[in-house]
Amino acid sequence: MQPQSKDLSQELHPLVFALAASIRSAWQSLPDLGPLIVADNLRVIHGQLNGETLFIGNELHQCRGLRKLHLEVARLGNGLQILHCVWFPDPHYDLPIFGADIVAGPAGISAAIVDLSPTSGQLPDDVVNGLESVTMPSFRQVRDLPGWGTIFSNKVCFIRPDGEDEEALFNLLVRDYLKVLSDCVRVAVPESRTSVSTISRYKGQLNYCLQQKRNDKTRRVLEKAFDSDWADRYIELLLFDNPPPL
Ligand code: BLA
Repeated sequence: MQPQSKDLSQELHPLVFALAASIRSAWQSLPDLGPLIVADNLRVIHGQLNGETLFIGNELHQCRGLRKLHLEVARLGNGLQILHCVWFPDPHYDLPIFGADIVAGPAGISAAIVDLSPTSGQLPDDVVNGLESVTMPSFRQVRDLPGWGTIFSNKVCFIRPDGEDEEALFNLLVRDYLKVLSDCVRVAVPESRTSVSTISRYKGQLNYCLQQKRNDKTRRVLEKAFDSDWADRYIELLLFDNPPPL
């Protein structure tokens, strides 16, 4: 008999594993949490590249105030592991976009980013107030944002974690950001479809998706592992799909 392949979780980088657990735990507290239905062939994806097994696992939910909660954990060849997470608000609610991305290679984690990003120019007041009580650790290797990174807030944290202590601190920071957002989601009330602020948040979310799609590094990795048409479809339909019309 063939030896059983190891459980995916046992092979994950400890920070990827810990963050996925933090994110799953955070969404449990959200109001009216339910599954978001997506096509099966986009949810779990298996492939082979140079004899290596590729794997993408997607978890999708929705809740009152957030149109899409997406957590993706992927292994994409050459020892590359990715945790990608975006919580997209329903534009009727004055809520920011939560985004996090971790890229781990054989040499360790090269990129760890987390943000609560505004969709209407500035973060809502209750988010700003919540973030004021979060202490930003003084990470040793802060990275410069790419040109398309103008979508992020001034509270964005983009680092190359330097050691296990910083990995643990980054995980705690993500939990803090999720707590601030979740507290705001629980008390948020919708505004009308036609209000100027709803329309402005809708446009802001379109722009967020547009700018994220300018990240060539994401596309390149997916194209290499699968193919370019598949990568385009995956990015358009699953990673950064536009909000449905108001
Ligand atoms: C960078 N994203 C990267 C890199 C890779 C990916 C390979 C380069 C690593 C490095 O610079 O050290 C790949 N990321 C992926 C893939 C997926 C993914 C394949 O999520 C999904 C399947 N990216 C996001 C989100 C954010 C984000 C939600 O998807 C932020 C909230 C940010 N990723 C982000 C940024 C960089 C990056 C800012 C650095 C880009 C650069 O320096 O040019």
